[in-house]
Amino acid sequence: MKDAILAHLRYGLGKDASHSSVYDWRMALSHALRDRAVDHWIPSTQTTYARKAKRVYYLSMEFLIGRLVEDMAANLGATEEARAALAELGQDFDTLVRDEPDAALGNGGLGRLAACFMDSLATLGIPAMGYGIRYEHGLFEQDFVDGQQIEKPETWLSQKHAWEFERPEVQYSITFGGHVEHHDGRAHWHPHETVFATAHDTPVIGWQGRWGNTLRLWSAQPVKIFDLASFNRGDYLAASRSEALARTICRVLYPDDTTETGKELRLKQEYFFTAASIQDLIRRFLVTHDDIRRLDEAAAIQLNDTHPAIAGPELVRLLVDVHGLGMGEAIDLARRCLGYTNHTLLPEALERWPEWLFGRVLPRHLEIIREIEATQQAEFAGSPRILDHGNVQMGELAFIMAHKVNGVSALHTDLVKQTLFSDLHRIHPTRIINQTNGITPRRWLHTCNPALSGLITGAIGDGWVADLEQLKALKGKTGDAAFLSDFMAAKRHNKERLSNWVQQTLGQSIDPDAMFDVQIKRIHEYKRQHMNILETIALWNEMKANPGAGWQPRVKIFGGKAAPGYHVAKEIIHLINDVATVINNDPATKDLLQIVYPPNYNVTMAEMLIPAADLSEQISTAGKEASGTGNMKFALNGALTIGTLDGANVEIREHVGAENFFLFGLTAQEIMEARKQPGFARATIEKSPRMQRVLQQIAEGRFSPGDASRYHGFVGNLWDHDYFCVSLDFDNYYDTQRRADEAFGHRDAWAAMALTNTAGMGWFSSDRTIQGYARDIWDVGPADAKTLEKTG
Ligand code: 7GP
Repeated sequence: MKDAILAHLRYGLGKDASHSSVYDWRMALSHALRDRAVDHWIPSTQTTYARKAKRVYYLSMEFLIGRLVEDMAANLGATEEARAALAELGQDFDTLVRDEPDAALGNGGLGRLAACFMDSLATLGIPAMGYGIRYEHGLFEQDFVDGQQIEKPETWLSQKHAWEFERPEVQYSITFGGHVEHHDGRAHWHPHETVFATAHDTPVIGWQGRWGNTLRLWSAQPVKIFDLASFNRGDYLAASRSEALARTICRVLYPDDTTETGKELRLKQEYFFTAASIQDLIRRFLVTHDDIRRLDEAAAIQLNDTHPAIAGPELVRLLVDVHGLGMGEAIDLARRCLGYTNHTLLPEALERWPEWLFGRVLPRHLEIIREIEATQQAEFAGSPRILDHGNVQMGELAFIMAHKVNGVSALHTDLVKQTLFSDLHRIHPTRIINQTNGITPRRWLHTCNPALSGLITGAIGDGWVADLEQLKALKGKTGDAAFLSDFMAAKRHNKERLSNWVQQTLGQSIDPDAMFDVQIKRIHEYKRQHMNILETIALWNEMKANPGAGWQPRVKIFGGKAAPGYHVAKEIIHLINDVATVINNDPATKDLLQIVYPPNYNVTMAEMLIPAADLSEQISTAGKEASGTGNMKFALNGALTIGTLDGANVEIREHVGAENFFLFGLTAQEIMEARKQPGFARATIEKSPRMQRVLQQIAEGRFSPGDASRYHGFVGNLWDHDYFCVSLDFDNYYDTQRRADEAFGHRDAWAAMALTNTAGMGWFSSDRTIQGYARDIWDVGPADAKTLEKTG
């Protein structure tokens, strides 16, 4: 390892050790690790080709991978070796780890799930390729100025990406616009614009290096760097059109999570990476097979939400226009290849494109969608339409073109059947299935929480890392006082680590003995960060009114970004920061209650916050959070949840036991009923003196001195609309928080409950999720018998 690092420093970077920066050392380390990755990666690919094994193609607009050094070293079993080699070279492993940019090629849950899936596919030895976009700028960096969010461009590629291999020879042309002619019995698409898609491959190595897959991200290149003829004619714009399109198409990740905006560039991004991926997988199929009609035997294509839903029409287009299949058989074959995962019910996030815009960008695909529509209507008269009121509805398209459609938690899947796709579900009653989300235990326990992970391995061995259900063995330890004390010492260690970081980066002192109460996720009204901050104010009021009541000290920790155009979410951020300024500086309560909101929450920050949490806030309006995955990370790391019966909370509660979960709030059914009552919020708030007082304080400018009207709109909205039902759950939430305070006071009982959470979370490994997809949707398994043996 030492020699490999020095060789990369010298011959890869052209540096000698005495003149090398942290960046140089990190690159050298990464390349030394990458070499080892390649030694697992290439044999895996060879095996897949030799066996003509079926591959999974996971198409996703987002892969929120974060930093890779620690993960890669851990999966290769090389962490200690790397640490020691660097120490001999006078370098510190952890310093190099911290130097790596956090690759934020995603917004939130959907993108992080894709990254966890890649880790599990490799660990399980299932041949797979993740396909996405190599954005030049990932999710914006967030800063706070006077308590308000500002967005700054993210620049992860200003340094070289250490892990990727550029493949200039793997290039496809992607075309847009123009018109379609029909002659010689077939369609001829004469496009108006063309760009090249070029592959960039990052190896993804599973636990203990047992298998290697590929994350292939596409970047766009202009067809002609410069069209000299047009330039000489003075047609500057035509000369640079392909260049301009290539430059913009992979420039930025759209910063919207569950708030979608239909933009032409977004449609082009979606088609760009989908079309490149479909061409690529067909080319690969034809290396080992000669009958395209058997594509489904070698390729399972999964659509991560509707963003790549154009894959259906694109595959049909290639099968019909290039490979000469009939329309009907092409549609059937495409459907046998495709699966579609839905990640949200929020109507504003469902993609639909105006037909005129869609037809302008993808004229041949619009024709094919009409054919798909006609086929569907002929077979199922009255079926919901893809083309509706002048829109192309991507959800309906994805559903109709997939052989399986899945939701991401049991509750969400039921709601998909009952609401979003109820009519299609009636026509295709076996198509919708559930695959409850999961998280990779490698990153989200083994690597991010060495204190706890070391303790667990000491007690039950390290088999849990690839077989998380083994954590069940810890249930036997919930009565073992010595083990519980070690378990709490690990938590305490993580809380100190976080407290030091908060002190250093924010200059704020927090007490590691206080309860750390954490809500980290995108800021959204349905996730109800505003209910959390209102509860914080109510608690503060009580503390001031009854100073002698023996209050449980708390640190309320928030993290999360708002979509730049989402006004209310930005107001919530401003309010949290305004409330923090007042409460944190109140001498009467500052040792009892602190609010911490570090800017720029990302994967790396999550890796530090989650192991340090005592209480996990999962408080969305029931029926709105499709699953959640942060909820799983917290419980796995020994936090108790305060939460509603929403998304995967329901299943977490079943697995860890109702007595180890702080449940509150209305059910999804009750929310739907309550909302029908006009004026429900006002009537409810009038009955809650506690909530009334908090709203009054905000409206009077208690937290915005000199600007009393700052939150008038926000407060008015709660009284008069409150679509996300804060009013209905508020008092129950407050009371449940006090139950949590009380429970936290009994440290031994709390420790047993926390350990029971960790012990009960084995089912939420993304390995289990991927095994479900492999069995129920993809019909794939490990390509290699040896891997099969190891994974059981
Ligand atoms: C998210 C859901 O909001 C979250 O509940 C779920 O855990 C996650 O997907 C993974 O399934 N949805 C998105 O991030 C998203 O962007 C819009 O949905 C397409």
